[in-house]
Amino acid sequence: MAFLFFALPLQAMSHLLLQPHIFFCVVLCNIKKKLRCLTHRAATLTAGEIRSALAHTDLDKMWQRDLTPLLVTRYPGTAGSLAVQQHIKTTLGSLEAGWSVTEDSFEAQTPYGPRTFTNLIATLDPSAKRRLVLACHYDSKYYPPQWHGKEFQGATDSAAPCAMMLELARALDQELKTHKSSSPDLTLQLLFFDGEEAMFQWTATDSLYGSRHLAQQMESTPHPAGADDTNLLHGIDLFVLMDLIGAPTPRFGSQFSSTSRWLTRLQNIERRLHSMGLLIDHPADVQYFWPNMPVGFVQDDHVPFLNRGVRILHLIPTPFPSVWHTFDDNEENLDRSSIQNLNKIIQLFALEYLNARPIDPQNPQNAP
Ligand code: 1BN
Ligand code: ZN
Repeated sequence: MAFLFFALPLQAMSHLLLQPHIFFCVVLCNIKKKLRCLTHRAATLTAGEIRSALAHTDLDKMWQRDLTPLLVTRYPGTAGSLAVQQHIKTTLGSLEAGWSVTEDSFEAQTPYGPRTFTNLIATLDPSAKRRLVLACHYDSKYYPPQWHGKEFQGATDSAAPCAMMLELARALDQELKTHKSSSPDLTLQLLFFDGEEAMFQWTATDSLYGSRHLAQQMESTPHPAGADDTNLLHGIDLFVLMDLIGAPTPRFGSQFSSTSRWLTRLQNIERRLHSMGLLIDHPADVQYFWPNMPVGFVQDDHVPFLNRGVRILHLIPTPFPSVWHTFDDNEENLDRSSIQNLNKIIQLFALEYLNARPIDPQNPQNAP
């Protein structure tokens, strides 16, 4: 209800209030839409299925194949940015699952004049009605030359989250291929945003260049194809944004009550993997996910989607890593254990959300 009142201009609202049948129909439709998403049931994999699903995740491979090529300066429109785009496209293009990768390229005004920005959108099955979206930003924050040529790597911000998304696609390639072949209603989409960072100083127009553009594009693209009242944003079941990941012992609190149940599920996955002995440097008193810890609103790439009614899970730690926006946000200061553990937790979350069961070698009759 509150959403309805905020979403409509005042004039349209009073018009609706004067026509009770329209008013109740709109409210009912809204409730129906909410029910569909609120009742999404994720699978819970057995211990055997979990071992099988996580058998291919490999931190060394991720570091070498996915992360190292991302640890370059990658300001929008530069050679570094182009190399990173190429790396993301080649990596996803080489996988068996068959990702459809498209570019959203556009020019925007910045405090330094016009610049070209490019978002990358990878969709497992573009014909599926609904999507679980995983998102990160691949641009690095711009530091002008007066910083004596120092290079800002942005290892947690957000090279590591992007590498984790590529590792997820690689490690779960067979599971995602099998899932796609069953033509499900629900698929996986990976979004790599350009221009998250302010070029000069964070304002409404100097920040979130890529996500503002893509949210607008998705809103004006009918989905499913040919639909006249639904668009690509309606197809997003849940939008999971990962940022500032890679420092030791992160804590993720709840920013949005509408998605705290998914944070609870991540907490539950963390507990299950802990009790199976699958997490490293993770004693009993360490806990990454805190669904009952409310945290304040943080500006980030989810905002243009949130403002259009998309359900958001913002995986950004509280507090931010101590190296945030310093030249120490580099490879040396990344914490391998938390990255490896979060890889496993997020990979299992994605499989369970998609209801994509791997083949359990102990129990092959459970094959999908
Ligand atoms: C996150 C990582 N952000 C920038 N790099 C967004 C942000 C901007 C968060 C300003 C807090 C303040
Ligand atoms: Zn940043």
